[in-house]
Amino acid sequence: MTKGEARLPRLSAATLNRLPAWVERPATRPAPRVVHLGIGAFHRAHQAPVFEELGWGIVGASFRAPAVRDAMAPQDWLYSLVVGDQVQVIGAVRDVIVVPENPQALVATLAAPETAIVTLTITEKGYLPGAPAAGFLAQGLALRRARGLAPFTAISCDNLAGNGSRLRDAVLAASDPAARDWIAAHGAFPQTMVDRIVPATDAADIEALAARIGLVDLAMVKAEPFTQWVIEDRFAGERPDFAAAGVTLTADVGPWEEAKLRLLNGAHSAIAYLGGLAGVEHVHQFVAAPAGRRFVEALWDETAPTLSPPPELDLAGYRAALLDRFANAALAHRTRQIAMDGSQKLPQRLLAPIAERLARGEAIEALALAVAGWIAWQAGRTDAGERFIVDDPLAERTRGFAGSPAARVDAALALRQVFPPALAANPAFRDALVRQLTKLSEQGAAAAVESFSAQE
Ligand code: CS2
Repeated sequence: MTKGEARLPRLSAATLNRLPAWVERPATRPAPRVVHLGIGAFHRAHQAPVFEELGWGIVGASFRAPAVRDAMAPQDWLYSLVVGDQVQVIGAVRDVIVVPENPQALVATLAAPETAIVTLTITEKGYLPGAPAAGFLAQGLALRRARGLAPFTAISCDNLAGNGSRLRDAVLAASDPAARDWIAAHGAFPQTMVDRIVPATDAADIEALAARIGLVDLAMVKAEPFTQWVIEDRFAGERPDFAAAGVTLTADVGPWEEAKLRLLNGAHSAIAYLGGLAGVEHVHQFVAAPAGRRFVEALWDETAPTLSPPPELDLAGYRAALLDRFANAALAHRTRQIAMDGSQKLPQRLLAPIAERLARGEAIEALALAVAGWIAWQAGRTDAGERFIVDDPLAERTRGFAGSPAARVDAALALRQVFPPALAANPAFRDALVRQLTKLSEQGAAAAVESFSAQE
């Protein structure tokens, strides 16, 4: 906290009435009907405002650090959502459980009769075998069965292809045999597509908000105006009137999810590694450069033909809108934030469209440059020689990438958790990666990105 903030009171139930009139605040504090696993900034900026609008309260849970609970508890779980000039205080969160401190509280809440929906933002690595969330859902569901309660609907809100089936498989694998058949028959794990750019909050954001609202909010989140949530219409029990809050319910989320993962998230990861190597701190700076924009367009020219977009989705309009969203300088979305956990993000964002193009004998140079950027990133050094920590569950392995571009590509392709065997064995893929990684090593990321402008 800075000196200026120290003189201001904290946001809390007692100080709500001191907010300036233009700040939107909660009408009531809704009773919990939702449990959310992984209560980070994304949940607070994306699903929580929907539940706020629908009057469904939330009990959040953190699997690791107590930071979110510690920031929210003194504020009576209130926090601000900052979108451009607008500030909305959200009251839907009613409690946060720090799971390592009190695992039984999570099980009890999951099994409570009033819990109807469980949402999850546990990141891609939260679905790896041994990660805790699935085990808790399995325990909670088993208890519900024993008590004669309906299952809750578990909604994965992570950026994974087929996130609902991934979650279902993980929960069934973690279930004891007695509950497994019941969960398989009666449980619901709808697939979803979630979309809102939510950069991490920093101290300057907290200070700027305090200066505007006269209260210190250590749990604030900031987000872009755009928000979208598409949920497969498959529920186990009660649900709020999602459509009334602008959520799309549909029979098939797959085409939405694929377009979003490959276009938005694919470009994000490409910008994270290539921009990061070139010393570009923020996404908006990457697309402010004409060469950066042209590279993103080249990447999308390769990706777009691999999509089967839903009829409502106009790809040209979607691409133009995405570029505008990336260009939002007020967000200050850091490339390093997106670079995190690349080993878990590459497959659904970049490798899936690459495999489809290769199967049709099509070129993959822009996509390959993005993947080569990820390989180069593993050295933990920008083109200017600045060192950074590679934040990735496979960092122990990827640290070992060394030697010539060909040697580094071969070491990467040996990672079975990232590259499926058929793709790893594809000579055209290997050649393109070696070509692009050589370009990155010899000329640096800025020049490699520029080379896509020269080609046209
Ligand atoms: C980003 C996403 O950090 C990342 O990996 O690509 O968090 C992205 O901002 C969201 O998926 C947008 O909906």
